[in-house]
Amino acid sequence: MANEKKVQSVAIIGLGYVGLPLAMRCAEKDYETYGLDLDKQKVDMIKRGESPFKEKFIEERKASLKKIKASTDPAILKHADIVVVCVPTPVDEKFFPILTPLSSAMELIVKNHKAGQLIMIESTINPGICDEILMPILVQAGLKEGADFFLGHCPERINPGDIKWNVSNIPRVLGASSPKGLEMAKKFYESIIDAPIKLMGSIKEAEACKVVENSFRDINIAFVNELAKSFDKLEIDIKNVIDGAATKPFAFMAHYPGRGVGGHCIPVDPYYLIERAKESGFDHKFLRTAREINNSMPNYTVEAMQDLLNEIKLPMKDTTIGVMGLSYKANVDDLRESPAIKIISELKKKKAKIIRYDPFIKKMSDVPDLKTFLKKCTAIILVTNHSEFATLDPKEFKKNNIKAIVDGMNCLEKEKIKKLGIKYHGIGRK
Ligand code: SAJ
Repeated sequence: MANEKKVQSVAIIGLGYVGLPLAMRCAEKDYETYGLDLDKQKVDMIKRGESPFKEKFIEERKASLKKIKASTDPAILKHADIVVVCVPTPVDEKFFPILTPLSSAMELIVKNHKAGQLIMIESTINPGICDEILMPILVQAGLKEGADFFLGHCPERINPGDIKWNVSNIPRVLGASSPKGLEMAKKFYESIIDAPIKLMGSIKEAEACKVVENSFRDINIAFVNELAKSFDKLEIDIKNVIDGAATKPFAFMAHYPGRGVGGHCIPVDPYYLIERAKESGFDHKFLRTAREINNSMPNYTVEAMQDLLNEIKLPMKDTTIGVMGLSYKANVDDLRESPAIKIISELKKKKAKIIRYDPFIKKMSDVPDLKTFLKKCTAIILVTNHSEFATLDPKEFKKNNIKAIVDGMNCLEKEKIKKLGIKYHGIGRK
């Protein structure tokens, strides 16, 4: 069985921002590495040694891309001693977790099974998914845990755009369905990660870690977003106050308000806990409230623009408003759950003329560059604090006769902008 000989082959299902760096790392560590993805275009790019998306870790290690046996054919799973599942786990419009990609991946594993396989789930899931949904798929197919397969969970912790932390150096937590499975998983992760691997008491504990980590972040962002609304009324600059509070060297962790919370993790993961706990009869009132606060921020941002236009007696209707940035966070090309989407839809409802520009998402931009963008706008909502925007000389706004700016990420030079006679409204910062 796999655990009785040196494990040599690994298959990664899902070659996205989590799976691809992991596959590269396995290849770097001389595993025979297979990569399975539905997207033929992505697979062909990887085969050509090209990265399907911008990420520093990948750019720096392009050589290992070609070492991956990338394919769209699930039969490659038959060769793997270890299978790692890195497929998306989004939520639907009612914020219920969508587990289809995950259960489909498990069906592929069943159909292309190799005896003794270690099956690791890295996708973010709520406590109980492995035991209650994934394990039964394997067992009902006649596979025996501890003999035909071992099941484990090692939640991914990839932080897109992070130049310091990556798959090779982020500590991990690990849970498995049996001691032998835990031992196999520990050996695997210790062979590819130069950081501590903490063994949890169960798969459920490992599942709970990730949703707790990201719910922690969501509630802290909600805390400062609520403060921002309050401080707008109190005329207190929240950015200065948080920077002040952050001088306390312990028991404080700075988070900053903004136009809303986007991405594939933070606005999604808390719902995993909320929905699962509800099934067991517990209502996470606090987590739900935090989600409501964060979900209210895109509208709050558009209302701030409405207030500024009212001050200069400009109607929203037919005024050209620039949406500066589309991505959910700085210096990445990712639109998932981006607040920009809701902000644009609100501006459309108010019949504003909209000009979009994001240097990282040119295909969705209405203009080719920032210079043209500034020329065409009367007012601007900054949505993403891309470095190119945050370092822009405020005089550029004046030169282009911009009348009003809502700084959705509090990243612009407020005082200079106001001194230039331009109306300015941050989030909790006027
Ligand atoms: N945001 C705020 N205020 C903040 C921090 C973030 O409004 O103080 C917004 C961002 O603009 C973005 C959203 O929240 O729209 C999420 O930002 P994020 O920095 O948390 O970025 P993510 O979604 O890439 O989160 C990842 C997560 N990593 C994993 O789930 C593996 C998260 O756990 C990390 O804490 C986070 O990176 C990180 O630390 O940067």
